[in-house]
Amino acid sequence: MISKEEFLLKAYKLGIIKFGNFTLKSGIQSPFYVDLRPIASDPELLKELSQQLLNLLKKSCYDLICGVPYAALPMATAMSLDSGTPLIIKRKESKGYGTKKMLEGIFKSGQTCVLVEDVITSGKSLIETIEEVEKEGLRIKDIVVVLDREQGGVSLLKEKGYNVYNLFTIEEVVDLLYKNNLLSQEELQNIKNFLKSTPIVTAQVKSSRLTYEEKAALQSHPAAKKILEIAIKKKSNLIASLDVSTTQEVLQLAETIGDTIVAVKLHTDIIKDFSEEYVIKLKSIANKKNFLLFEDRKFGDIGNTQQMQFEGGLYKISDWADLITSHVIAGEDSLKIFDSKVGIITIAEMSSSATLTDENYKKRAIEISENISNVIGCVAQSKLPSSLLLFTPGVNLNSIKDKKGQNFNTPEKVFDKNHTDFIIVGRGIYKSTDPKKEALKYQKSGWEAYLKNISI
Ligand code: 5IU
Repeated sequence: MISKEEFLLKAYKLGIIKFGNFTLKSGIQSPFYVDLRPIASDPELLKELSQQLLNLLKKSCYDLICGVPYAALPMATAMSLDSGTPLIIKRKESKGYGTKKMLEGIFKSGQTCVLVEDVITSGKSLIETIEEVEKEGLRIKDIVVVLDREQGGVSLLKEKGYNVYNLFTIEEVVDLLYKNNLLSQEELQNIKNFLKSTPIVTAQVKSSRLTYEEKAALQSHPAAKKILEIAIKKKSNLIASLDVSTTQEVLQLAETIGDTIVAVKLHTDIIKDFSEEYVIKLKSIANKKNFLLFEDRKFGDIGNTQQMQFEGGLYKISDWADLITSHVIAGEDSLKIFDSKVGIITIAEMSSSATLTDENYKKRAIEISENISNVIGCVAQSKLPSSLLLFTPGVNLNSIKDKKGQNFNTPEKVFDKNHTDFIIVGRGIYKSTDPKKEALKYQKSGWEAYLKNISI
């Protein structure tokens, strides 16, 4: 391994640092500009960098290496090859088709992952990557960085409890270049003055949840896009679960509360007088009031049976439902029978006491969901990867449980704790003496909880 100084001089020749007058992304005028990407085009030097970085980590224990996209990806790959440590890849954005995973590669929840970054300034992109990686159940202790621009990022990450190892600080780089006659006294002074006078940028650490607009951009399924668009337009994340037994009650409630909701959730099999005429009327209210029809059938059989239940029988769910729920208990293939137009919401976790949907079940349910292109999200009671929409039932402002195993939370709690996307309210609305007033109350409190959630 060559010395750090030798490494820097070789890298300098590739043009990784330029001096002059540059406008940075933040709008700040900077007397230097750093871009470490050219190193990847010099295999010998990339190998050298990988050894330097691995050397910084010699006391650390880790199972995986992950580079922050894009500049650090070749560095992380070289480190993986050098050390024999498996590499995982963090996507910058979800593919929007096929699997919607944000992390690619083979890993298990509970493993420890080292993050590799080229340049750290405010630490913002690292914090975003950390969140995505931790969401998948991986642990991050150590972060290795080639260059610290000394703009506050390292201390921010240290405050958050991470070890940050950097190969160079910018001050060290300019001192070494000066020593080697690659910078004049004046240039050196100029840069040092700049470093002293530039305020430390505190990373505007974005809320770890995405906004509905950001989620809409990530989603490719029309039903997912539609429900998010309705949410934005109506300022509502409320789904009313109309668990009533006559078509007249459903239609009346849909008409009364239609303006406040993004979808009506139905259990069509509890309705006594189902008819095609009812479907026509309900669809027309849904069109007029701009909400989706969500049949909570919770399919849970082998694919062949599910298909008959979805397309046939009295209810012909496939003819009218925009969204349906399905268990994943029968495995991935059982979900492939649904028409690609319907948005599937899988059951990853239930709200009832002593449910069997434990952590492991949820994890498997999420894996399956991410592999099916028309699964748009899950019903769950805890956070999901941001590629899936989270639908949370068991929401009530006045009760904490019922006598049949249901557990309730407030809208505020499910946004705060779980970063939910949609609240599902049943009895809180349809059992009330004034459903319209109650629906408005849930719409308002759900929306306020969302706004609070995105502003943290
Ligand atoms: N529902 C739950 N919990 C779950 C799942 C579905 O409550 O885990 I999966 C359904 C049941 C009911 C609605 O149709 O959501 C909630 O109604 P109440 O708000 O009346 O409990």
